[in-house]
Amino acid sequence: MSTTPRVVIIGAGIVGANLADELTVRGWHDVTVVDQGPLPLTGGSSSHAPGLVFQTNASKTMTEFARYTVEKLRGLDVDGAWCFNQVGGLEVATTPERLTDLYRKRGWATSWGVQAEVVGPEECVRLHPLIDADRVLGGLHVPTDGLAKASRAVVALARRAQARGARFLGSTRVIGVEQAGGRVTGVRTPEGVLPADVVVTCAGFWGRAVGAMVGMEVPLLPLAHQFAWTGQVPDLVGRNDELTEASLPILRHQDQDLYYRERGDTLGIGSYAHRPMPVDLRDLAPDDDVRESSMPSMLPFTEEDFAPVWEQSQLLLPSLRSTKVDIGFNGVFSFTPDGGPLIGESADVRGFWIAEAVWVTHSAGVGRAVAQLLVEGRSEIDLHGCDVHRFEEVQLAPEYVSETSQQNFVEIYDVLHPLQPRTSPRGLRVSPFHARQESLGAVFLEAGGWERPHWYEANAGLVEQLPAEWTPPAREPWAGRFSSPIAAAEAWRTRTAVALYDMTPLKRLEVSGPGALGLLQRLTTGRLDKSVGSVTYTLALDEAGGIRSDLTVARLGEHLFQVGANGNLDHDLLRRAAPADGSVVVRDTTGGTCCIGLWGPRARDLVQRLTSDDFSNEGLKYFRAKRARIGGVPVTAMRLSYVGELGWELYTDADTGQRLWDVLWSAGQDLGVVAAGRAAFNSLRLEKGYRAWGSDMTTEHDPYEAGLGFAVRTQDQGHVGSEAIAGLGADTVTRRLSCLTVDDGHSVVLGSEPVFLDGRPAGYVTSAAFGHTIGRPIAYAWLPASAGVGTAVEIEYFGRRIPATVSAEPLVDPEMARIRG
Ligand code: FAD
Ligand code: THG
Repeated sequence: MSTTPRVVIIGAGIVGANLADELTVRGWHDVTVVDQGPLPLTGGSSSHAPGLVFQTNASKTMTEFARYTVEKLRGLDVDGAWCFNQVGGLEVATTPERLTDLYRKRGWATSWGVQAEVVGPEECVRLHPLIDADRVLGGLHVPTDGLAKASRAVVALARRAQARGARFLGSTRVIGVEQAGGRVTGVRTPEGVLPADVVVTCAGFWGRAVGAMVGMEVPLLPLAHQFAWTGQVPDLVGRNDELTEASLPILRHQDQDLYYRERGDTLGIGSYAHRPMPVDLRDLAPDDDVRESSMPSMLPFTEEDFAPVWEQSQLLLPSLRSTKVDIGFNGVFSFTPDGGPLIGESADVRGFWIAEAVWVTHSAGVGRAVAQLLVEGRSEIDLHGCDVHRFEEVQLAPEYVSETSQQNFVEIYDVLHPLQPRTSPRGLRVSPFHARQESLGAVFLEAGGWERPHWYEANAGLVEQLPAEWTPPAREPWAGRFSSPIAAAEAWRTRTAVALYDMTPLKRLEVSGPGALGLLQRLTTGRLDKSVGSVTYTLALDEAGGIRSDLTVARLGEHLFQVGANGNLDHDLLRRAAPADGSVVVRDTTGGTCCIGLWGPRARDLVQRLTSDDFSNEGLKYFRAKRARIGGVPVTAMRLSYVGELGWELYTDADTGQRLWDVLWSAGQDLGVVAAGRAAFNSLRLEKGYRAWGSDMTTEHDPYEAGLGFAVRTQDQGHVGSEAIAGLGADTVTRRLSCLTVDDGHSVVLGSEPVFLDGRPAGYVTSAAFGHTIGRPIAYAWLPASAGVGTAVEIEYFGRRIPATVSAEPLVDPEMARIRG
């Protein structure tokens, strides 16, 4: 009898094979991998993937997945034939913007532990002699990048997994998923049911169809992408033997949306330079007759799309003039709304998991992460950007998935500013203040489908009134995109008068019922059994003590709590953990309600004009909440402030929101009220030292490292993660989220830059902004705990080293005089 769960993996591509390997090596031997296609070449994307592995990515998680793929595949072979050929990776720049961006990218590589170098044109040509030196301005060279032979790695991984007990069944299509009592019990095939305790779908671009078998919406879009092999390139003849196959670095020419790899004496060319081509699964070649030249994941080559690509390729690589395109196809793989993979368990059917929209590049890393989730309950690498539940309801609509995924195809190699918003679809979610914001000239950026004012052009006139010490230095043209000196004026008014912030997009969950207190106590670190009206800042940890989220929990009734959350993952966490007996109801109330953050030293003067309720310090203390009326509008007022000023978050229903805005707006005119946006908000919160979950800390960090030990209750250890953090404290940490100020007073970094200590990379920036109150740029960064206050460090920014100093935090109002007054 089996002692480990029976696992069925749907899909024997590079993801399914990696997962089978990672599960069996962890002792889960009862693993069956089924594929509709024949084995080992199933006809999925992995069957023809050219396998370029460029590790460097803006995301730490994705880079670490790729690093692991390289490390793992390097150690695999099939009868002596390689699975990974470490030829190195080269991304060339043919425009000054790209060259600049390669320095930013080198910074990411350094931050995430990948060695990389920006090299000049001669070195590019030395590394890849086919390149025309006159065409390139430089390149990013990553010596550990290379070629993964996905189809061969699948064989090696399958052999290893089979040796540990796994079974691989080809030509077996899954046509249904069996379930009972909200749990998966098996998968149905034409030959019968395969029983399972856990099903993991690694069906690649078929993911949507398999998810639908359990009613799970899988937000991915299959798109075709052109790939062609040239005939013999005379300059490549004799370079490689059959076994080595390639020796030139894999090459990206991103200014033309192209990439190249060598194979023998030919070159493979991949192109994103064409229109997005969404694929209807019904149009695919049959999966029961798979050949090298005909697979469901290969569509006919559209030559007309390739013509300009061929021209551009000959410009960069003149040797191609003496050959021609031999064979091409339009290959199919998955795109998602934000470009990230999709990992997680169905919210409705326990034991049904997916791991999709994963490149070969990240496949081993994802396989390991999913195996860790299943066997150990958590992944050592932060997965919040990969979790299938990260999307909001509106983002799951097929229309949204289709449009945004196609946009990601178009932009895949573009130089993107970290704040650059999508241009469409927009206006999906607006707060009740939207009309007022528009008439104040709000400049909106988008997040989670929400339109969020970044600053208001109506405040432009205030910039002239700024006192000298508040006048911000000019930003660099590219890095300073999506910023404005108006944010300084809005920050100034917040610190000296009063401002309205639209906090509507802040996720709100109502947790109610007799089991609500118990659930929240078990899931979070804070003491919550306090009086009605209490508000608690608290942390949700995972079993290993990593921070899953930071939340505010307001007790609005004996059995009624409002949770201020960071996103949909918090909803998912609470919903999953809620007892099955119905004693807790978790509702997302974000859309039907709204919130104004009313903050600044004049906030109380403003509110008192509009209410007979007691908003004095005694009447509503710091971190207390109560029901009240403001200008006749019923509100829940919560005394806290992410910007670190006196004031309240004022919640009301969506229908009364605009009225609330209007009464505050008119009553505040002579007090200097302004509407203020996210740009000012982010600057003020960094000055106050408030962490943003997801960028400043994740499940990879414990509360003490993140400087949040104060949010852990000391008595009563009964919350998730309490055992793991028992004995830890501020003194035991080896690394710390640290506050840096930039010495030159004007260089504002963007985030994710490496930080150097004694000339060596020692950490990375998590969040950054200009601190308008202190008149200096701020950067939060992970650094060794030995780097105490006063330590001099350097931030590498576009290849320059910027001196900065570890500073005591918070930078503004450490005595809490402003906020508690
Ligand atoms: P697949 O390999 O598609 O495996 C999914 C499997 O699920 C298939 O075998 C399918 O038959 C099976 N399946 C589906 N539905 C069912 C069902 N109902 N029952 C049973 N079985 C089912 N990535 C890189 O990292 N680097 C590159 O250079 C690169 N280049 C690419 C070039 C092209 C032209 C294309 C198309 C893709 C490229 N990719 C590249 C992407 C990469 O190929 C894929 O992301 C990756 O192979 C996906 O692996 P997978 O295991 O998830 O999917
Ligand atoms: N408002 C509400 N909920 C939220 C946020 C918010 N939930 C998600 C996110 N933002 C949580 N982040 C913070 C961070 C800091 C604080 C509140 C929410 C905060 N900290 C005080 C401090 O560190 O001094 C709390 C101290 C204490 O525990 O007394 O205020 O913006 N509703």
